[in-house]
Amino acid sequence: MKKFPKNFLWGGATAANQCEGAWNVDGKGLSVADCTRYRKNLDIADYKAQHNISSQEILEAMESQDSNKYAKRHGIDFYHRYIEDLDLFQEMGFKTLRVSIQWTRIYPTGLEEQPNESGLIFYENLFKAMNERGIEPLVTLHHYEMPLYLTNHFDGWYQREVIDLFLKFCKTVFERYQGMVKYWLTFNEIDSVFRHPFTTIGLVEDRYPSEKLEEIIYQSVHNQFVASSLATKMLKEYMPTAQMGCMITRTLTYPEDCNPQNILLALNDNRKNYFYSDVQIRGEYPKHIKNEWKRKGIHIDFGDNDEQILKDYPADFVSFSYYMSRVVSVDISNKEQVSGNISSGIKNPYLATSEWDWQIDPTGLTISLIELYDRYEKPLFIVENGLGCRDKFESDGSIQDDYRIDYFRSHIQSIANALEQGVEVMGYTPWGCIDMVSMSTCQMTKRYGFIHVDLDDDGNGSYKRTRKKSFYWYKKVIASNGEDL
Ligand code: BGP
Repeated sequence: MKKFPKNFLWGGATAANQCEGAWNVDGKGLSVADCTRYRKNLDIADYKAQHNISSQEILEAMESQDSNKYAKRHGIDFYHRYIEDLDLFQEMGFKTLRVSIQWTRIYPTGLEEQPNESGLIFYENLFKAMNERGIEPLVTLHHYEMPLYLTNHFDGWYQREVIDLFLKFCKTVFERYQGMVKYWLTFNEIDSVFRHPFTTIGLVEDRYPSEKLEEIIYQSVHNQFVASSLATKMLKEYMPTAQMGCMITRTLTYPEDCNPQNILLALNDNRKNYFYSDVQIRGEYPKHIKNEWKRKGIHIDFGDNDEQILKDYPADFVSFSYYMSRVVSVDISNKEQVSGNISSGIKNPYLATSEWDWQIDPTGLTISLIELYDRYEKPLFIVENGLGCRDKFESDGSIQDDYRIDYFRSHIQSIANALEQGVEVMGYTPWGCIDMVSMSTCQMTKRYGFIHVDLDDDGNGSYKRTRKKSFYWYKKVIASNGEDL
């Protein structure tokens, strides 16, 4: 087996809104993520139908929700327990930890002139504690944590003014954390705006006709692309040796069979998935997207220098989440469907499926790595991967999560297979390395961690941390630099 490079960044991944908790302390403003159950359009549509109320009233309802009901708002109290958690990550041998900065801790509504010092201090202490433990921070600037105020009053990323507000936030954090953070990511899963527009643009349905939604989404993504390039430019001014990555959801799509129509369907799907990294790495829009706009009568406003900005400041590396693959077919009648929230499709008879309908496909990770590397020849970073499951305690107080170990073993083997082909991989940060609130379900039931956290879906529990069997296994993997699987 090909050896992992000596400086390979083994670690884990988190997002502030799913782990910090403390959503309303020390001057933090409300973010879209704090609005839990209403974040998915489906929930919003259901809620509106049930209550016959406007988006504005929904927003008020969000803000007045009883915080005790939602584990989501609590996270796992990483805000107050990060030292204990970092000690556990250090014990596992982490070289890196992916965290995110909540914009609303620094600028509560996004509009303030001066940053919130308490928020800045929190991340400063966090990064210091990471550095002291030899854990390199990998920091996402925007992980579904947009200030709610900006979605309500500016339609989130749809309005161009938000670019400058975001850059003000970037300037503050780059200035403050100079020399502390080398690896950065701009937007988590930038493609997610098509899956859950709320986290990027808020509730725009009441303000614009539904036929405009696709144009609004493309415009929002464009504004994010420009913001991402300008943030990359700014990063280099403050920290010339720091690196900025783009971050996409890798949704690998297979055709059901060799029916050319199915192959075409899969090709179009994969091409759509590559669109985001194509812009962020190649620095220009692929022609097929512009053709699509023309066909559909979609008009996107470009600023005078936007094309040049995209060209001049591409991302340094490609990071991505990888959980599953999907299968498509032009004929889906009488075929078993799977409906995992990131991607749905028909059941792949060769793959096992998680309890949440995510089709487990380690070979798909090798395929993704090879394809992404062939396409861009830039270093790749797998910044999310993992298996969400229900864990249970044995009578001796242990958690024997062999299913998780099997999942990681096969995926790490898949990375090694890609390395063998010369693919450059910077690191691997399994998602939710400590149990945290699930993004899609807003619950604690779906757990990913090497470390168990005693907390239920309603936010009840002692928050006690317990090492699972996989904790010891991953520690051994890191210590052997991926050789002892
Ligand atoms: C990704 C998100 C993460 C994370 C992960 C697992 O899409 O970037 O925030 O939550 O998916 O998803 P879930 O928590 O829904 O199982």
